[in-house]
Amino acid sequence: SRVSVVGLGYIGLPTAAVLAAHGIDVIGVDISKEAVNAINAGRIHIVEPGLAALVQRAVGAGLLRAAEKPEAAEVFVIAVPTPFLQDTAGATPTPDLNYIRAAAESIAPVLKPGDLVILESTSPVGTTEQMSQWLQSARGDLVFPQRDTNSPVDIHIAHCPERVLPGRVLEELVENDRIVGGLSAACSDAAVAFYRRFVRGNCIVTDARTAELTKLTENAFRDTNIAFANEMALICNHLNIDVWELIRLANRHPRVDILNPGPGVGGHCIAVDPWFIVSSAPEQAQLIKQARTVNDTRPTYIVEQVQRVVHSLKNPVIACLGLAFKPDIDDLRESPAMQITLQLAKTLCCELLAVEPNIHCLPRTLVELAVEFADLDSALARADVVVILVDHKEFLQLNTTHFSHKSVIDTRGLLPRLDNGERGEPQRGSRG
Ligand code: SAJ
Repeated sequence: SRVSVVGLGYIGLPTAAVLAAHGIDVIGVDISKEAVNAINAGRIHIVEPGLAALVQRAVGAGLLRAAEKPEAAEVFVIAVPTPFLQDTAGATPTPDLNYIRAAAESIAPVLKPGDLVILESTSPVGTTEQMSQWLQSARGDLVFPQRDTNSPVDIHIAHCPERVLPGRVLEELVENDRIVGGLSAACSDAAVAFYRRFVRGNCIVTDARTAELTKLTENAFRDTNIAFANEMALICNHLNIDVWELIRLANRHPRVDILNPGPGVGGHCIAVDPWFIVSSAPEQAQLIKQARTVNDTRPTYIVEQVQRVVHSLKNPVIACLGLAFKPDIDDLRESPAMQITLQLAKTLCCELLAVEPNIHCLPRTLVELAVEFADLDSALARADVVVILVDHKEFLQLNTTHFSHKSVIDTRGLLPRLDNGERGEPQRGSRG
Protein backbone atom coordinates (compact mmCIF):
# COMPACT_ATOMS: atom_id res chain seq x y z
CA SER A 1 0.00 0.00 0.00
CA ARG A 2 1.08 3.57 -0.57
CA VAL A 3 1.19 6.55 1.79
CA SER A 4 0.90 10.14 0.59
CA VAL A 5 2.37 12.87 2.79
CA VAL A 6 0.91 16.27 1.93
CA GLY A 7 3.20 19.16 2.90
CA LEU A 8 6.95 18.43 2.90
CA GLY A 9 8.16 20.84 5.56
CA TYR A 10 9.70 20.39 9.01
CA ILE A 11 7.21 17.63 9.89
CA GLY A 12 6.07 16.19 6.55
CA LEU A 13 9.49 15.54 5.03
CA PRO A 14 10.95 13.73 8.08
CA THR A 15 7.70 11.73 8.34
CA ALA A 16 7.89 10.75 4.66
CA ALA A 17 11.54 9.74 5.05
CA VAL A 18 10.91 7.70 8.21
CA LEU A 19 7.99 5.88 6.52
CA ALA A 20 10.19 5.08 3.51
CA ALA A 21 12.95 3.86 5.85
CA HIS A 22 10.37 1.36 7.15
CA GLY A 23 9.95 -0.02 3.65
CA ILE A 24 6.71 1.85 2.93
CA ASP A 25 6.09 3.24 -0.58
CA VAL A 26 5.74 7.03 -0.06
CA ILE A 27 4.71 9.84 -2.32
CA GLY A 28 5.30 13.30 -0.91
CA VAL A 29 3.25 16.23 -2.17
CA ASP A 30 4.20 19.89 -1.96
CA ILE A 31 3.08 23.01 -3.80
CA SER A 32 6.69 24.23 -3.97
CA LYS A 33 8.32 23.14 -7.23
CA GLU A 34 11.77 23.79 -5.73
CA ALA A 35 11.10 21.51 -2.77
CA VAL A 36 9.75 18.76 -5.05
CA ASN A 37 12.74 18.98 -7.41
CA ALA A 38 15.25 19.03 -4.55
CA ILE A 39 13.73 15.94 -2.92
CA ASN A 40 13.56 14.02 -6.19
CA ALA A 41 17.26 14.79 -6.64
CA GLY A 42 17.85 13.32 -3.16
CA ARG A 43 18.50 16.71 -1.57
CA ILE A 44 16.65 18.51 1.25
CA HIS A 45 15.54 22.11 1.66
CA ILE A 46 15.34 22.18 5.48
CA VAL A 47 17.88 21.50 8.23
CA GLU A 48 17.37 18.62 10.64
CA PRO A 49 20.07 16.27 11.97
CA GLY A 50 20.20 12.97 10.03
CA LEU A 51 17.47 13.97 7.56
CA ALA A 52 19.67 14.58 4.49
CA ALA A 53 21.11 11.05 4.57
CA LEU A 54 17.72 9.46 5.23
CA VAL A 55 16.05 11.29 2.31
CA GLN A 56 18.93 10.47 -0.01
CA ARG A 57 18.69 6.75 0.83
CA ALA A 58 14.88 6.68 0.53
CA VAL A 59 14.90 8.41 -2.87
CA GLY A 60 17.80 6.21 -4.04
CA ALA A 61 15.89 3.07 -3.01
CA GLY A 62 12.85 4.24 -4.99
CA LEU A 63 10.65 4.33 -1.88
CA LEU A 64 10.23 8.12 -1.72
CA ARG A 65 9.15 10.34 -4.59
CA ALA A 66 7.84 13.92 -4.52
CA ALA A 67 5.16 15.47 -6.71
CA GLU A 68 3.31 18.77 -7.00
CA LYS A 69 -0.11 17.12 -7.37
CA PRO A 70 -1.61 14.36 -5.21
CA GLU A 71 -1.92 10.87 -6.65
CA ALA A 72 -3.90 7.86 -5.44
CA ALA A 73 -2.76 6.31 -2.14
CA GLU A 74 -4.33 4.37 0.73
CA VAL A 75 -3.25 6.72 3.52
CA PHE A 76 -2.97 10.53 3.32
CA VAL A 77 -1.02 12.35 6.03
CA ILE A 78 -1.63 16.09 6.00
CA ALA A 79 1.22 18.11 7.53
CA VAL A 80 0.75 21.65 6.25
CA PRO A 81 1.25 24.86 8.28
CA THR A 82 -1.49 26.45 10.39
CA PRO A 83 -0.26 30.01 10.87
CA PHE A 84 -2.33 32.69 12.54
CA LEU A 85 -3.74 35.90 11.18
CA GLN A 86 -3.73 39.17 13.09
CA ASP A 87 -5.99 41.69 11.40
CA THR A 88 -5.41 44.65 13.65
CA ALA A 89 -2.76 45.35 16.25
CA GLY A 90 -3.91 44.18 19.67
CA ALA A 91 -6.65 41.90 18.30
CA THR A 92 -6.54 38.20 19.25
CA PRO A 93 -4.79 36.35 16.42
CA THR A 94 -7.00 33.78 14.69
CA PRO A 95 -5.91 30.53 13.07
CA ASP A 96 -5.53 30.44 9.30
CA LEU A 97 -6.96 27.11 8.08
CA ASN A 98 -6.52 27.86 4.38
CA TYR A 99 -3.55 25.50 3.95
CA ILE A 100 -5.56 22.64 5.44
CA ARG A 101 -8.54 23.45 3.26
CA ALA A 102 -6.37 23.61 0.13
CA ALA A 103 -4.66 20.31 1.04
CA ALA A 104 -8.03 18.60 1.61
CA GLU A 105 -9.43 19.92 -1.65
CA SER A 106 -6.32 18.82 -3.52
CA ILE A 107 -6.55 15.20 -2.34
CA ALA A 108 -10.37 14.97 -2.72
CA PRO A 109 -10.29 13.98 -6.44
CA VAL A 110 -7.99 10.98 -5.85
CA LEU A 111 -9.76 9.55 -2.77
CA LYS A 112 -11.44 6.13 -3.03
CA PRO A 113 -13.45 3.99 -0.59
CA GLY A 114 -11.28 2.50 2.19
CA ASP A 115 -8.75 5.37 2.28
CA LEU A 116 -7.58 6.95 5.53
CA VAL A 117 -6.94 10.71 5.89
CA ILE A 118 -4.91 11.85 8.90
CA LEU A 119 -4.54 15.50 9.88
CA GLU A 120 -1.21 16.02 11.69
CA SER A 121 -1.09 19.83 11.49
CA THR A 122 -1.56 21.57 14.84
CA SER A 123 -5.19 22.69 14.67
CA PRO A 124 -7.82 24.51 16.69
CA VAL A 125 -10.64 22.42 18.15
CA GLY A 126 -13.14 21.38 15.46
CA THR A 127 -10.74 21.49 12.50
CA THR A 128 -10.81 17.74 11.81
CA GLU A 129 -14.63 17.82 11.60
CA GLN A 130 -14.36 20.88 9.40
CA MET A 131 -11.89 19.08 7.13
CA SER A 132 -14.31 16.17 6.81
CA GLN A 133 -17.01 18.64 5.72
CA TRP A 134 -14.73 20.22 3.12
CA LEU A 135 -13.96 16.75 1.75
CA GLN A 136 -17.67 15.86 1.76
CA SER A 137 -18.50 19.00 -0.23
CA ALA A 138 -15.82 18.13 -2.78
CA ARG A 139 -16.82 14.46 -3.11
CA GLY A 140 -20.59 13.98 -2.87
CA ASP A 141 -20.17 10.43 -4.19
CA LEU A 142 -18.33 9.25 -1.05
CA VAL A 143 -19.48 9.11 2.59
CA PHE A 144 -17.22 10.91 5.08
CA PRO A 145 -17.56 10.67 8.88
CA GLN A 146 -19.64 13.35 10.60
CA ARG A 147 -19.67 14.34 14.23
CA ASP A 148 -21.47 12.01 16.67
CA THR A 149 -22.48 9.35 14.17
CA ASN A 150 -21.02 5.90 13.88
CA SER A 151 -22.76 5.00 10.64
CA PRO A 152 -20.65 3.34 7.92
CA VAL A 153 -18.30 5.58 5.96
CA ASP A 154 -16.14 5.30 2.84
CA ILE A 155 -13.21 7.31 4.18
CA HIS A 156 -11.70 7.20 7.68
CA ILE A 157 -10.52 10.48 9.19
CA ALA A 158 -8.42 11.12 12.29
CA HIS A 159 -6.36 13.85 13.95
CA CYS A 160 -2.94 12.75 15.22
CA PRO A 161 -1.01 15.88 16.17
CA GLU A 162 2.72 15.93 15.59
CA ARG A 163 4.70 16.54 18.79
CA VAL A 164 8.34 16.24 17.74
CA LEU A 165 11.05 18.62 18.94
CA PRO A 166 13.05 20.37 16.19
CA GLY A 167 16.58 18.98 16.35
CA ARG A 168 15.37 15.56 17.55
CA VAL A 169 12.68 14.95 14.94
CA LEU A 170 13.89 11.60 13.59
CA GLU A 171 14.13 9.99 17.04
CA GLU A 172 10.93 11.53 18.39
CA LEU A 173 8.86 10.54 15.32
CA VAL A 174 9.47 6.91 16.23
CA GLU A 175 9.82 7.02 20.02
CA ASN A 176 7.12 9.49 21.15
CA ASP A 177 3.64 8.36 22.16
CA ARG A 178 0.96 9.33 19.63
CA ILE A 179 -2.46 10.74 20.44
CA VAL A 180 -4.90 9.28 17.91
CA GLY A 181 -8.24 11.08 17.67
CA GLY A 182 -10.55 9.49 15.12
CA LEU A 183 -13.88 10.97 14.06
CA SER A 184 -15.27 7.54 15.05
CA ALA A 185 -13.94 4.40 16.76
CA ALA A 186 -13.35 2.78 13.37
CA CYS A 187 -11.39 5.87 12.23
CA SER A 188 -9.17 5.63 15.33
CA ASP A 189 -8.57 1.91 14.75
CA ALA A 190 -7.48 2.55 11.16
CA ALA A 191 -5.11 5.34 12.24
CA VAL A 192 -3.60 3.25 15.07
CA ALA A 193 -2.94 0.42 12.60
CA PHE A 194 -1.07 2.93 10.41
CA TYR A 195 1.12 4.40 13.21
CA ARG A 196 1.95 0.93 14.58
CA ARG A 197 3.89 0.37 11.32
CA PHE A 198 6.65 2.77 12.39
CA VAL A 199 5.98 4.18 15.90
CA ARG A 200 7.62 2.47 18.91
CA GLY A 201 5.78 4.71 21.44
CA ASN A 202 2.22 4.01 22.55
CA CYS A 203 -0.74 5.01 20.39
CA ILE A 204 -3.42 6.39 22.70
CA VAL A 205 -6.96 6.69 21.37
CA THR A 206 -9.33 9.59 21.98
CA ASP A 207 -11.75 11.65 19.89
CA ALA A 208 -10.58 14.27 17.38
CA ARG A 209 -11.55 17.34 19.42
CA THR A 210 -9.71 16.10 22.52
CA ALA A 211 -6.66 15.26 20.38
CA GLU A 212 -6.72 18.79 18.93
CA LEU A 213 -6.87 20.40 22.36
CA THR A 214 -4.22 18.04 23.78
CA LYS A 215 -1.61 19.32 21.38
CA LEU A 216 -2.51 22.96 21.98
CA THR A 217 -2.48 22.35 25.73
CA GLU A 218 1.05 20.92 25.69
CA ASN A 219 2.44 24.04 24.05
CA ALA A 220 0.29 26.43 26.11
CA PHE A 221 1.50 24.67 29.27
CA ARG A 222 5.11 25.26 28.26
CA ASP A 223 4.43 28.87 27.25
CA THR A 224 2.70 29.60 30.56
CA ASN A 225 5.56 28.04 32.53
CA ILE A 226 8.16 30.05 30.60
CA ALA A 227 6.05 33.17 31.26
CA PHE A 228 6.17 32.41 34.98
CA ALA A 229 9.98 32.22 34.81
CA ASN A 230 10.09 35.46 32.79
CA GLU A 231 7.87 37.21 35.33
CA MET A 232 10.15 36.04 38.15
CA ALA A 233 13.05 37.58 36.18
CA LEU A 234 11.20 40.92 36.15
CA ILE A 235 10.42 40.68 39.86
CA CYS A 236 14.02 39.77 40.69
CA ASN A 237 15.34 42.66 38.63
CA HIS A 238 13.05 45.01 40.53
CA LEU A 239 14.15 43.62 43.91
CA ASN A 240 17.81 43.25 42.94
CA ILE A 241 17.90 39.48 43.41
CA ASP A 242 19.68 37.01 41.11
CA VAL A 243 16.86 35.13 39.34
CA TRP A 244 19.10 32.19 38.40
CA GLU A 245 20.08 31.57 41.99
CA LEU A 246 16.46 32.00 43.04
CA ILE A 247 15.21 29.39 40.57
CA ARG A 248 18.01 26.97 41.42
CA LEU A 249 17.03 27.20 45.09
CA ALA A 250 13.25 26.97 44.53
CA ASN A 251 13.76 23.94 42.26
CA ARG A 252 15.32 22.06 45.19
CA HIS A 253 11.74 21.63 46.42
CA PRO A 254 10.51 18.20 45.29
CA ARG A 255 7.33 19.57 43.71
CA VAL A 256 8.69 22.77 42.13
CA ASP A 257 10.15 22.76 38.62
CA ILE A 258 10.52 26.29 37.24
CA LEU A 259 11.71 26.69 33.63
CA ASN A 260 14.30 29.21 32.46
CA PRO A 261 13.67 32.89 31.82
CA GLY A 262 14.99 34.06 28.48
CA PRO A 263 14.82 36.77 25.83
CA GLY A 264 11.33 35.63 24.76
CA VAL A 265 9.68 32.57 23.27
CA GLY A 266 10.55 31.75 19.68
CA GLY A 267 9.84 28.96 17.23
CA HIS A 268 6.77 28.19 15.21
CA CYS A 269 4.63 26.47 17.81
CA ILE A 270 4.86 27.59 21.43
CA ALA A 271 4.28 31.26 20.61
CA VAL A 272 1.43 30.41 18.21
CA ASP A 273 -0.59 27.49 19.58
CA PRO A 274 -1.81 29.21 22.78
CA TRP A 275 -3.61 31.74 20.55
CA PHE A 276 -5.65 28.87 19.05
CA ILE A 277 -6.99 28.21 22.54
CA VAL A 278 -7.56 31.91 23.26
CA SER A 279 -9.45 32.44 20.01
CA SER A 280 -11.72 29.43 20.74
CA ALA A 281 -12.42 30.37 24.38
CA PRO A 282 -11.51 34.05 24.83
CA GLU A 283 -13.43 34.55 28.09
CA GLN A 284 -12.03 31.44 29.75
CA ALA A 285 -8.41 31.59 28.59
CA GLN A 286 -7.24 34.53 30.71
CA LEU A 287 -3.98 33.08 32.07
CA ILE A 288 -2.93 31.66 28.72
CA LYS A 289 -3.48 35.03 27.08
CA GLN A 290 -1.56 36.89 29.79
CA ALA A 291 1.34 34.43 29.45
CA ARG A 292 1.56 35.27 25.74
CA THR A 293 1.75 38.96 26.60
CA VAL A 294 4.47 38.40 29.21
CA ASN A 295 6.58 36.38 26.77
CA ASP A 296 5.97 38.71 23.81
CA THR A 297 7.16 41.76 25.74
CA ARG A 298 10.50 40.15 26.67
CA PRO A 299 12.47 41.23 23.56
CA THR A 300 11.52 44.91 24.07
CA TYR A 301 12.46 44.68 27.75
CA ILE A 302 15.90 43.22 26.89
CA VAL A 303 16.47 45.91 24.22
CA GLU A 304 15.74 48.60 26.85
CA GLN A 305 18.17 46.96 29.27
CA VAL A 306 20.92 47.05 26.64
CA GLN A 307 20.09 50.65 25.69
CA ARG A 308 20.46 51.75 29.32
CA VAL A 309 23.91 50.12 29.58
CA VAL A 310 25.04 51.50 26.22
CA HIS A 311 23.98 55.06 26.98
CA SER A 312 26.33 55.18 29.96
CA LEU A 313 29.34 54.28 27.76
CA LYS A 314 31.24 56.21 25.09
CA ASN A 315 31.16 54.61 21.60
CA PRO A 316 30.98 51.05 22.87
CA VAL A 317 31.28 47.96 20.64
CA ILE A 318 28.36 45.59 21.25
CA ALA A 319 28.38 41.84 20.58
CA CYS A 320 25.19 39.78 20.38
CA LEU A 321 25.89 36.11 21.09
CA GLY A 322 23.41 33.88 19.26
CA LEU A 323 20.62 34.58 16.76
CA ALA A 324 18.74 31.25 16.62
CA PHE A 325 15.49 30.71 18.52
CA LYS A 326 17.06 28.08 20.76
CA PRO A 327 20.40 26.35 21.35
CA ASP A 328 22.34 24.45 18.70
CA ILE A 329 20.06 24.94 15.73
CA ASP A 330 20.35 27.21 12.68
CA ASP A 331 16.71 28.31 12.64
CA LEU A 332 16.47 32.12 12.84
CA ARG A 333 12.76 32.37 12.03
CA GLU A 334 10.51 33.69 14.83
CA SER A 335 13.60 34.13 16.96
CA PRO A 336 13.60 36.65 19.82
CA ALA A 337 17.42 36.82 19.53
CA MET A 338 17.04 38.02 15.92
CA GLN A 339 14.30 40.45 16.95
CA ILE A 340 16.52 41.94 19.67
CA THR A 341 19.60 42.21 17.42
CA LEU A 342 17.53 43.90 14.69
CA GLN A 343 16.04 46.35 17.17
CA LEU A 344 19.47 47.19 18.61
CA ALA A 345 20.82 47.74 15.09
CA LYS A 346 17.95 50.10 14.31
CA THR A 347 18.11 52.13 17.51
CA LEU A 348 21.80 52.33 18.47
CA CYS A 349 24.47 54.05 16.45
CA CYS A 350 27.45 52.05 17.59
CA GLU A 351 29.39 49.09 16.22
CA LEU A 352 27.29 45.93 16.47
CA LEU A 353 28.72 42.42 16.07
CA ALA A 354 26.63 39.26 15.78
CA VAL A 355 27.96 35.78 16.57
CA GLU A 356 26.02 32.72 15.39
CA PRO A 357 28.12 29.53 15.09
CA ASN A 358 25.32 27.63 13.30
CA ILE A 359 25.13 29.76 10.14
CA HIS A 360 27.61 30.74 7.41
CA CYS A 361 26.55 34.31 6.77
CA LEU A 362 24.25 36.90 8.31
CA PRO A 363 20.69 37.40 7.05
CA ARG A 364 20.37 40.34 4.70
CA THR A 365 18.18 42.33 7.09
CA LEU A 366 21.13 42.54 9.51
CA VAL A 367 23.76 43.17 6.82
CA GLU A 368 21.70 46.10 5.53
CA LEU A 369 21.80 47.61 9.01
CA ALA A 370 25.61 47.31 9.04
CA VAL A 371 25.71 44.52 11.62
CA GLU A 372 29.02 42.67 11.33
CA PHE A 373 29.21 38.85 11.33
CA ALA A 374 31.96 37.94 13.80
CA ASP A 375 33.42 34.75 15.20
CA LEU A 376 33.23 34.22 18.94
CA ASP A 377 36.88 34.94 19.74
CA SER A 378 37.13 38.20 17.82
CA ALA A 379 33.74 39.38 19.14
CA LEU A 380 34.85 38.77 22.73
CA ALA A 381 38.18 40.47 22.06
CA ARG A 382 36.50 43.57 20.61
CA ALA A 383 33.26 44.03 22.52
CA ASP A 384 32.64 46.34 25.47
CA VAL A 385 29.08 45.13 25.88
CA VAL A 386 28.08 41.48 25.42
CA VAL A 387 24.43 40.47 25.04
CA ILE A 388 24.03 36.70 25.54
CA LEU A 389 20.90 35.68 23.62
CA VAL A 390 21.23 31.91 23.10
CA ASP A 391 23.01 29.25 25.18
CA HIS A 392 24.73 27.50 22.26
CA LYS A 393 27.21 24.77 23.20
CA GLU A 394 30.12 26.90 21.91
CA PHE A 395 29.29 29.58 24.48
CA LEU A 396 29.13 27.04 27.30
CA GLN A 397 32.82 26.27 26.64
CA LEU A 398 33.81 29.81 27.67
CA ASN A 399 34.87 30.80 31.15
CA THR A 400 33.97 33.89 33.13
CA THR A 401 37.35 35.56 32.48
CA HIS A 402 36.26 35.99 28.84
CA PHE A 403 33.71 38.50 30.14
CA SER A 404 35.82 40.42 32.64
CA HIS A 405 35.88 44.21 32.17
CA LYS A 406 32.78 44.03 29.97
CA SER A 407 29.15 44.90 30.59
CA VAL A 408 27.16 41.70 30.16
CA ILE A 409 23.42 41.33 29.61
CA ASP A 410 22.94 37.61 30.16
CA THR A 411 19.41 36.65 29.07
CA ARG A 412 20.08 32.89 29.37
CA GLY A 413 21.83 32.63 32.73
CA LEU A 414 25.00 31.48 30.99
CA LEU A 415 27.49 33.12 33.37
CA PRO A 416 26.21 31.42 36.55
CA ARG A 417 26.48 28.11 34.72
CA LEU A 418 30.11 28.81 33.76
CA ASP A 419 30.75 29.87 37.36
CA ASN A 420 29.30 26.64 38.70
CA GLY A 421 31.41 24.55 36.36
CA GLU A 422 28.24 23.21 34.70
CA ARG A 423 30.00 23.65 31.38
CA GLY A 424 28.18 21.99 28.51
CA GLU A 425 25.44 20.70 30.81
CA PRO A 426 21.95 21.44 29.55
CA GLN A 427 19.86 23.47 31.92
CA ARG A 428 16.48 22.26 33.06
CA GLY A 429 13.95 22.55 30.25
CA SER A 430 16.22 24.38 27.86
CA ARG A 431 16.76 21.45 25.55
CA GLY A 432 13.27 20.04 25.58
N1 SAJ B 1 12.39 28.60 26.16
C1 SAJ B 1 12.65 29.44 27.23
N2 SAJ B 1 12.79 28.89 28.48
C2 SAJ B 1 12.70 27.54 28.68
C3 SAJ B 1 12.42 26.70 27.60
C4 SAJ B 1 12.28 27.26 26.34
O1 SAJ B 1 12.74 30.67 27.09
O2 SAJ B 1 12.86 27.12 29.84
C5 SAJ B 1 12.23 29.17 24.79
C6 SAJ B 1 13.26 28.66 23.81
O3 SAJ B 1 14.46 29.39 23.90
C7 SAJ B 1 12.55 28.86 22.48
C8 SAJ B 1 11.10 28.60 22.84
O4 SAJ B 1 11.01 28.71 24.24
O5 SAJ B 1 12.71 30.19 22.02
C9 SAJ B 1 10.53 27.28 22.38
O6 SAJ B 1 11.49 26.24 22.49
P1 SAJ B 1 11.15 24.77 23.00
O7 SAJ B 1 12.40 23.98 23.01
O8 SAJ B 1 10.42 24.83 24.29
O9 SAJ B 1 10.09 24.19 21.95
P2 SAJ B 1 9.99 24.06 20.34
O10 SAJ B 1 9.21 25.22 19.83
O11 SAJ B 1 11.29 23.78 19.70
O12 SAJ B 1 9.10 22.70 20.21
C10 SAJ B 1 7.84 22.61 20.90
C11 SAJ B 1 7.81 21.29 21.70
N3 SAJ B 1 6.67 21.32 22.61
C12 SAJ B 1 6.81 21.08 23.93
O13 SAJ B 1 7.89 20.84 24.46
C13 SAJ B 1 5.56 21.08 24.76
C14 SAJ B 1 7.68 20.12 20.73
O14 SAJ B 1 7.52 18.89 21.45
C15 SAJ B 1 6.49 20.32 19.79
O15 SAJ B 1 6.37 19.24 18.86
C16 SAJ B 1 6.73 21.60 19.01
O16 SAJ B 1 6.78 22.68 19.95
C17 SAJ B 1 5.57 21.74 18.02
O17 SAJ B 1 5.78 21.43 16.85
O18 SAJ B 1 4.46 22.11 18.45
